[in-house]
Amino acid sequence: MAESYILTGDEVKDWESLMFLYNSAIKEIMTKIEILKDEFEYTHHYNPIEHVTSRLKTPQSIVRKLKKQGYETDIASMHRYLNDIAGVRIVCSFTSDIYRIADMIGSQSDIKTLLIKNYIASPKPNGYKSYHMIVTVPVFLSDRVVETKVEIQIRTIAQDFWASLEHKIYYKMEGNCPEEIKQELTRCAEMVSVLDDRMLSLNEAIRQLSEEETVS
Ligand code: 0O2
Repeated sequence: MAESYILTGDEVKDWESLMFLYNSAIKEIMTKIEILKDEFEYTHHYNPIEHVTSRLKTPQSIVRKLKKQGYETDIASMHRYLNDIAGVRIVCSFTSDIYRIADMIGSQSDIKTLLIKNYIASPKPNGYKSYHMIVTVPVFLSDRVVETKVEIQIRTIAQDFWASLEHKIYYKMEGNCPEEIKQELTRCAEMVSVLDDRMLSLNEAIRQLSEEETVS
């Protein structure tokens, strides 16, 4: 795992098999999202999804998180306690799209939703807004099916812009960020919320106008 952790031959095999599973789970989720996106475009002539990214958590980040939460830094703990080794992020245009996308994913019969963290309805004190779902998706291997955990984060473009910057300059500094920068980031998060609300209203107004044009 990290530089200071030497894995035995068996542990390397376990690590590789786990990473293979998480990577396969990401592929399953990405395919589902791709299909939903195509279907939405086909039936509604509208695409709520701007872009989708995925990542496997790095060994350094896995060790850091396990230590922070007080767990052993071994492969069994990481599999048991970490929910976000496989991560998929869906970035959409408007706040109203977030719940629509979450419902479409959560209602698929082979997906089990284990946990929802709704930081849209209850933003974090720093202003972080995003909708997190921890789900399991079945990964079909040659001899068995493994339900594998994936964290899906859904947020608007503006929320994603804020979170990416905040992650870079603060989140990874583990709290050692100067107070004035923290406050400025929180003020920026408030501006992001206002911007999202105004863009949503604007979109509604445009939609109504085009409906009226179609009727007349
Ligand atoms: P990285 O580098 O993205 O992997 P849980 O996973 O539910 O057991 P946790 O980690 O408290 O416990 O869950 P939470 O709050 O849902 O956070 C999971 C991920 O959401 C984080 O992963 C970040 O990617 C993102 N996140 C959460 N809070 C913030 C925040 O305040 N700012 C930003 N920019 N991102 C946040 P990692 O492991 O922290 O990081």
